[in-house]
Amino acid sequence: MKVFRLCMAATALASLLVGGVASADPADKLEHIRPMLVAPPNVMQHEQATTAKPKVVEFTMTIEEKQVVIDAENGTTMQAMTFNGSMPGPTMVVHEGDYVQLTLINPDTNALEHNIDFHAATGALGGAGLTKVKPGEQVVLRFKADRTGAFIYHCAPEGMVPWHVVSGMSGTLMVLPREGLTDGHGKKLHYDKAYTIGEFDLYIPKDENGNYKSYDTALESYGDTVEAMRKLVPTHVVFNGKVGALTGEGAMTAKVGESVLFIHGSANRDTRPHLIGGHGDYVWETGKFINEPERNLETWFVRGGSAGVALYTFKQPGVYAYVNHNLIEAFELGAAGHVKVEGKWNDDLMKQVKAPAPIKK
Ligand SMILES: [Cu+2]
Repeated sequence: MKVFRLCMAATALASLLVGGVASADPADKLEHIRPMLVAPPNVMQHEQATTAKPKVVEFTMTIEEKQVVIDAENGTTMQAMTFNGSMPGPTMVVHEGDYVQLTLINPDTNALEHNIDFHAATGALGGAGLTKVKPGEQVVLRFKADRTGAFIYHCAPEGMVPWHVVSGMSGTLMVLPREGLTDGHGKKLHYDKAYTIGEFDLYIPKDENGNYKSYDTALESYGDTVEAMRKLVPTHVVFNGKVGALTGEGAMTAKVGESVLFIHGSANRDTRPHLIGGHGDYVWETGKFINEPERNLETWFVRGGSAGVALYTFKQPGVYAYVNHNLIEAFELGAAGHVKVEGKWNDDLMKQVKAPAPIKK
């Protein structure tokens, strides 16, 4: 009944909007482009500083409900809901003043209604009120990206918001200043590559013997999952959909001298990113580029419901761990990944003066 009411409201709101602004729309005169979204942890190709005029940037995302293995070691599964089949959904990048125009597709192979709430957008519950799609439907939303920063987007169907979010339906939109990133004192900051990390607190129900339960459909998992959610104790905390997603073959990579932008989204729960053996050279932990970045951070803090951004130039080779520095959440529950860095070791920054050896008597 609740669901039905919001649908009615959204339809009324949508027709009002179309009726009111049909021909006098400034966005209609702008150039439209259709960049390609890529799967996380990679980020779509984009310019940093740009001299281009504002554009309408068109994206398409398809919702996919599916069972995923969230811990390969013991085969634990979750009935996930995703944007484009990945956790997190792909990171979209635009510039301040651009319009984001999203086509959201909910194929009839899905069972549930979905929508999308962009934290970067203004009005109609972030767009959620205008994007409710049943299986077999699609919808197109446009909004002006008039604030810079990294912002969460997530599904938010009335009555079921937290379930859809903790089941995987979130991602990040990054709105870059047209002049690119700066240190807040006129110094331009450039990155050579960007990675996007979505942290997910998962609540997998257990049976009476303490084993994780598996379900055939998302709806079947609903009651038990909500019960687990209400305890506020996640059973797993993972980066990009599963334990170890960003390790081994999935590890992030860099070279000494390269500057990497780490975009860290967490739609539901606080986290505290840390790069073991490195730092945050410039960090917007609240993720909004109009604010001056903090420097030299050991650990930063990403509020549940936001995305933070850190820039780091690697100075030493080796395998780094990028973790949530509640180390129980990192190493017991899964919130850890790797960055493999190639290059030449710098003895001035660190040197093993004497290798481990028996204590001298
Ligand atoms: Cu949803």
